[in-house]
Amino acid sequence: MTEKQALTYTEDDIQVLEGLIAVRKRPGMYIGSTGTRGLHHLVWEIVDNAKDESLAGYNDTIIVTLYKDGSVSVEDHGRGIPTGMHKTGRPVPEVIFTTLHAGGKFGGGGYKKSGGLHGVGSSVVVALSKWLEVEIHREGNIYKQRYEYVVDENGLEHVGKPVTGLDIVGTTKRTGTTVSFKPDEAVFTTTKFDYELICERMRETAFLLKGIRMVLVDRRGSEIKRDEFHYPEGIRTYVEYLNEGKAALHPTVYFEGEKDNVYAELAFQYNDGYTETLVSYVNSIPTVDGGTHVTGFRNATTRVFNDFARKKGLLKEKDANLTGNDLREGFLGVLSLQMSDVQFESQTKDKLGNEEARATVEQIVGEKLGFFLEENPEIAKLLVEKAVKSAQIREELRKQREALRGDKKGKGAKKRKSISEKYTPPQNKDKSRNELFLVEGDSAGGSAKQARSAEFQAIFSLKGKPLNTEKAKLSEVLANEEFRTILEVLETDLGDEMNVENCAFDKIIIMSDADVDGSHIQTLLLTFFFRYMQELVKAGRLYIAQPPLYSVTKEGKKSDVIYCWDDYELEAALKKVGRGAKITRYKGLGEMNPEQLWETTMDPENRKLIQIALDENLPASEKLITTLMGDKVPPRREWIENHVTFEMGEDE
Ligand code: 1YM
Repeated sequence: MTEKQALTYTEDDIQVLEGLIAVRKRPGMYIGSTGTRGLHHLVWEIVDNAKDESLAGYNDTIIVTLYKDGSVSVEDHGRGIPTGMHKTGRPVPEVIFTTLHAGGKFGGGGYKKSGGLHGVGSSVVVALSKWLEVEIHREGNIYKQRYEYVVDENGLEHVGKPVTGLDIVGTTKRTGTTVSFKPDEAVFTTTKFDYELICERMRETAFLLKGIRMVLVDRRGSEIKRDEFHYPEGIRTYVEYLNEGKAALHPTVYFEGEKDNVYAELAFQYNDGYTETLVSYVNSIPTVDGGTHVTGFRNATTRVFNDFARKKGLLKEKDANLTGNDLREGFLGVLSLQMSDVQFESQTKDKLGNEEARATVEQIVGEKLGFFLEENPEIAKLLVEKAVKSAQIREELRKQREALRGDKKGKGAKKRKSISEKYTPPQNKDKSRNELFLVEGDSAGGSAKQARSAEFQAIFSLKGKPLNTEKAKLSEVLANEEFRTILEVLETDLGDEMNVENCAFDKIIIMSDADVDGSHIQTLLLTFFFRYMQELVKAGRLYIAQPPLYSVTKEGKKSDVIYCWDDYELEAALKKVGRGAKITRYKGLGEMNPEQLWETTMDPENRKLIQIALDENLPASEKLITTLMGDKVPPRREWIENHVTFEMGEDE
């Protein structure tokens, strides 16, 4: 390619532009949202192409750079996108970047999507950007082409218009592709890239594509910020990273194998905790809801451990088999598959459906785990004994739970008068409307009881700090009066038998003071819900109430109150009221009378609730809870800010 392309329109071009205009008209259909998530999807989309080049075995480096002007670049050191002519008479890169879904039609069919918003092409990035430039180092030349969003003198929109040909701009000794673009402010509600978010995602990629060097550079500030991730040991190091801060029971175990065109690798390490964490991926796409590969893993571990335990006499003939749950307590592992023709089961593409994945994982894990246990008898014995103990505790719990159920039906030994004196139920039994307030302290609880709408709002006053469930055993949690009550009134059951549909409340609202103790209580409760009732958090049922921080009144006119939730609102209120304004600062819920509490914090018409959503990056949240509630001093604020999504707004 030495000649410049003529920039005249053909029929093909018009179709092309119509495709991209469609993307601009309905961005949500292509990238999910036009908020932060959608914005970052643009980056993942381009990074995915660079990752594919790594999976194909040609690329060892991906560099993402954030610039002051709001643009971002992604550089790889692969072969470089082919620069020849496409049969349409246009250069291949131009076709890739300006035709909707052009990705797979070139390059001999080996090209498959590996992640991101699966199936969205580079052209979507062009369509939603002010401009995009591709630079290709290939066969000694540096090629460059630029596409822009332009509104011409007739007011006509041109989306992804090639404003140059694929020009040769220099010579080079290396190969690779760099794509730079600036997301369009007219499309996105925010165009500010989140360094931490990109950083964590790049770290994850570095773990999964072992040996790749992932570099993130931030040139937006006065100083250049830079992070580099390179893990030659791949998911083995990932497991150690996730297990940091927990007491590991043995060195990391690693298996890999390939069968029927499915490559699977597993790394795991037990810790002295009580929860199971299995992070699974297919082609580096997180499979948050598991699927066939996870089933294969579970079948194999249960079978192999039981066979081993019986063979070694650790389980007697009369003993029941160890269950998967017993065996996986304290398990932390990463399972990663590479395969083609991936089929997802669920709409959200979070659950793998391929049958051959189950068979492969089951066989590989079955074989290798069997060997491992034989060759490491001390570790094997330790893990089996741990599982036997878990089984005993589980049996204990089952009995407790049965007793609890008996209580409720009045069949128990002593029928309890009410669930707890601290609990005030709602009058109606409307699961789709009822709300449970978890309130800090008896005095605030008392106010809330008076303030509430008795019809649909329930109050549970917590005495002091709840138990730190991160450090407690399940049996201790169940023996804890407060959590026992919460479990009982929610009616969802927990663990394997948990069913969110049965939840007696539509919303569970944590209401605590706006001070250090209050946020500690919030964190302790969030930890409980994250650990024991994650389904509830996933379902978006958990909220934090936001009491106002100030009220502003005018001297002599006490009835006109303006409530303020932050300093900006305070400033505005002071301006509005003018001379004679009086500020009241609320240090706690207790300082408000019931009417004020209802009006500002409990009334669905006026209150502000924060909805707690699980981070997309579950391992990161998991790790942070450990860091947070484990033995170290809690960096609580940071966690809350970075790892749960607060969706602020008036509800309903
Ligand atoms: C920063 C983004 O897109 N890298 C990239 C893309 C391709 C290739 C190499 C590539 C693929 C093939 C052959 C092939 C793409 N090529 C195509 C197409 N980085 C980035 N690096 N040679 C080079 O798949 O056979 C689409 S993407 F279609 F032109 F082959």
